[in-house]
Amino acid sequence: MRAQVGIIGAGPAGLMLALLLRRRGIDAVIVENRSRSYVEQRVRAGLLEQWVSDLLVETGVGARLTREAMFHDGIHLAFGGKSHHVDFRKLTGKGVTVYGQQEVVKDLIARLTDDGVPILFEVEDVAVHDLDGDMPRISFRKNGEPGEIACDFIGGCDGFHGVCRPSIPAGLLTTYEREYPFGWLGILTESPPPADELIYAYHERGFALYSMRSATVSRLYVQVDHGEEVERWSDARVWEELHLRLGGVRSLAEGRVLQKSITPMRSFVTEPMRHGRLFLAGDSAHIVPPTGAKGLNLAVADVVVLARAITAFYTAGRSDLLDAYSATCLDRIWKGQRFSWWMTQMLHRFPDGSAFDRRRQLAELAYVTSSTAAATTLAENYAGLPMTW
Ligand code: RFL
Ligand code: PHB
Repeated sequence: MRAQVGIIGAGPAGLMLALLLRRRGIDAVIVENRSRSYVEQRVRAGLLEQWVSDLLVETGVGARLTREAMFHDGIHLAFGGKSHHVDFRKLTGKGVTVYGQQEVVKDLIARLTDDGVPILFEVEDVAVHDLDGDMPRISFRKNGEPGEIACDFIGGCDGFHGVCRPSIPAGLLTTYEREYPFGWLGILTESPPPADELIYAYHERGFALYSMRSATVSRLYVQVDHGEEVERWSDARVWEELHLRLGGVRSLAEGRVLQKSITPMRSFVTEPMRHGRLFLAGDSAHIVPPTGAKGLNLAVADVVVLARAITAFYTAGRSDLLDAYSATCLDRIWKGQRFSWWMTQMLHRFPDGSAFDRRRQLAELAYVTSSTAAATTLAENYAGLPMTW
């Protein structure tokens, strides 16, 4: 097969990259090692910065989002038995959109399929070749048969555990990493959320987050120990912690648990995000802890930059935007890293944290919820920093 751009990974980054290129008349092929139903069911992020939901609408994949998403003006921060509202709309003029990542993925796959963009699901043994030349290749096996895509560029959109980043000689990359001594246990439940907007709760037993997917489906998380096994958390135990950590600020309705999983927490950045004709985008190049709700939004920001750079190459023969790709993305990524780390350190219980640390966290929360300047800092980062490029 021949394509202008070969994309590895049908997550939000790979799918959105294909759509943006398609709209500029550039053809792409996506290879994905999972099945279509697996990627459409994978429960992950839920929070879109306003410019991301605007972009989905502008690019013609926002019809269902406009009908079904929930549009929020802010979040609640709960601590010390009280709930405090941070009003993003009032502070920054922006809101956020609650719409499951798997819904974004479904909408993108439906559109790309309608437009005839090939997405090869359930491919095996994906590998990249000739990254230093003008015509890199992607090889794979599908239904046991070997296949190959020759292209001008490769979009490495295959997530944190993909093959693209490890294909770059390790000596050429610098990685920055922090592991946190805890994870999040998340459940999806058939129960109404406890409030109209998300509640981020600081509690002496650990952090909890009360998010949602609709008026009748909640997405709830509790901080658990690093390396914790999901089998040790019965539904009853999860509900007990969720009730306790809400600290009496709202009542919490229980419902059938539809999904339960544990996510480790990590901050990770690799630089540069390019090697020859291979461009890393999204989780393949960087990971944030989910406390700031930034991962999916940063992935979309990367591919907006990449699609623009590839378009400039084909339409104007320019390679300066491709050369600037990594630095352009990293500017936003590091701000997202900083914010995600800041939210994480403010809201979680650290196993080695002292009484001093806990008093400091409470002082920080009190400051953020009482000072307009501090609340604005949170609001402008959470709702999404301006797209300056
Ligand atoms: P993805 O979504 O991991 O997609 C990568 C795709 O590549 C495929 N793949 C391969 N394909 C072919 N060959 C190979 N060798 C391959 N290896 C992998 C995979 O199957 C997959 O389909 O990465 P992408 O596109 O960069 O998107 C990133 C986001 O998924 C991620 O950043 C977010 O989910 C992070 N995140 C959140 N982000 C937000 O912006 N807001 C949130 O509220 C939010 N909450 C979350 C989150 C992530 C979470 N977990 C489970 C990690 C909450 C959680 C619990
Ligand atoms: C979610 O709804 O899954 C969600 C929301 C906000 C976060 C993380 C996850 O910070």
